[in-house]
Amino acid sequence: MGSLLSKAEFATVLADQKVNFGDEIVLVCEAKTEDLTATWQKNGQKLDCVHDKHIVEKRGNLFSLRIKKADEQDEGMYTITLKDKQKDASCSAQVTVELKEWRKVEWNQDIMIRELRDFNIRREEVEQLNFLLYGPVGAGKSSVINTIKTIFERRLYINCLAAEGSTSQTIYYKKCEVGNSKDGFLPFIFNDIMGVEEGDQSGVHTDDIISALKGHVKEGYPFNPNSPLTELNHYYLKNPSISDRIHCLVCVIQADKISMMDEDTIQKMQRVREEAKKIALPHVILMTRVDTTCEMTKKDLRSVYKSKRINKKMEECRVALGVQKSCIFPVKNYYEEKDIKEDINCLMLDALTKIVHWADDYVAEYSS
Ligand SMILES: Nc1nc2c(ncn2[C@@H]2O[C@H](COP(=O)(O)OP(=O)(O)OP(=O)(O)O)[C@@H](O)[C@H]2O)c(=O)[nH]1
Ligand SMILES: [Mg+2]
Repeated sequence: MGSLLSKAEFATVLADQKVNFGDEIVLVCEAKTEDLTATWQKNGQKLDCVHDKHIVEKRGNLFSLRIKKADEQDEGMYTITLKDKQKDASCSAQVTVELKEWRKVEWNQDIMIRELRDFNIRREEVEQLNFLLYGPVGAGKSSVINTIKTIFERRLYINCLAAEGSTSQTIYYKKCEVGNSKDGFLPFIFNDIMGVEEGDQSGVHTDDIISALKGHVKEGYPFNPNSPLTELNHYYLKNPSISDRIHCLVCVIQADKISMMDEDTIQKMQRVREEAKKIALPHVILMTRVDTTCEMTKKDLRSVYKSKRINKKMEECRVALGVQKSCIFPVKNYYEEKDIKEDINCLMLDALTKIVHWADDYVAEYSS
């Protein structure tokens, strides 16, 4: 309900409005008497009426403002002030405009799960597609793996890798398979690494990420922030085959912290992106924590591609890392849930289905 500043003159006050993009906004209130004049304000300023867009009317006791073809500019707090000779009375209402859904998601997991379970890599000698997850400390890299394992193994994996903290909890190069020996393994592997941090003395060394992309890093390698892996180290694989290489680079970023990322971390990540570009490696972004970024999405994950806030965060990601928007996927990880939720699964599966195809394209086209 809109807020009522003075009851005296109103029979009914303005009500808050939530409309879809392109719809008409209608704000109506009723006064107790007819002999009144009205002025409208938006966000505390006199409303700038635009011809064919704003229609202000008074019919007897009824006062209305109609705004055609709602868009983001029309959002705000609208106030009507009624005046008679003695005194004024005002009431206000908040108008919210929801964007059109700009990307469609299949909110039914079965088809996507089946398609991924049955996925055949085009190049026969490659048995599994390799994904490298990298990003700032605590971005949700390990949680992404847990979420994917949860989807395919049908039991919650929430706390086995993820942890709270300001320094990276993942300190070894870890390859994670998805599936189990009973139901079979899926044809992809997720490689989990230490988080990227500001400064030269902490977080994964950028050269190590680049070595991992090219397949030079063996499982179990303990990351050393001070010095990168060299050919002399027994964790260094000298002549990696196409099966050892990474087939898609997956950057994981917290949606609610993009604008707070320090310049050093961004530069390190941009350097990794440049290396990926040189070898034409697909590069995508998984934008985590959409639930802590947008209230509407928190209430209903299916609103994620209608949310202006999420759209803005995707735009910030695009600008910070130069990844095109069609390769940026907002996701929510399992972190406190007690049950499996199909909406969480579907959002992740939608992203996974696309990146699996892109990784397969890379493998099919790759020639050493
Ligand atoms: N609300 C919310 N919390 C999340 C989400 N994803 C991860 N988290 C939480 O964020 C914290 C860090 O997640 P991790 O998966 O450990 O992050 P990481 O990138 O692997 O971190 P390091 O390995 O330490 O660099 C954990 O407490 C998670 O539960 C999400 O989508 N929503
Ligand atoms: Mg981790």
